[in-house]
Amino acid sequence: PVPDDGGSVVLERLPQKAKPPQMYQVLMLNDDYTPMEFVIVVLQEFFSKDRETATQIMLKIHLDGKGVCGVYSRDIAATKVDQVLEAAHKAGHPLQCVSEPVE
Ligand code: TYC
Repeated sequence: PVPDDGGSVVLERLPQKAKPPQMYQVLMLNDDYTPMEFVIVVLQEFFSKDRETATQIMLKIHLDGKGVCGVYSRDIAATKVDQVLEAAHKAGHPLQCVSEPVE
């Protein structure tokens, strides 16, 4: 006769190997022509910054040449870049925006 194993079920945890996805920072670059006010509005509209934070980021870009607007998954970062470039192009400003992997 087969001994009764009590019907117990052992659930083993498999190794959790999923790493968090690579994140991308969206940077805006300074130029001599895009109005400060336009950059502030872009930071509020597309990067959900309040006016004070948007102003600080804009001034940092103006002084340092570039600045981080936000950090996102690859797809969202690419969409932010597209939105900024389209808004700048439509308004006739040369504002440049890029995304790059964090680290
Ligand atoms: N340098 C611009 C000016 O003096 C302002 C500016 C800030 C432009 C940030 C682009 O990403 C930028 N009007």
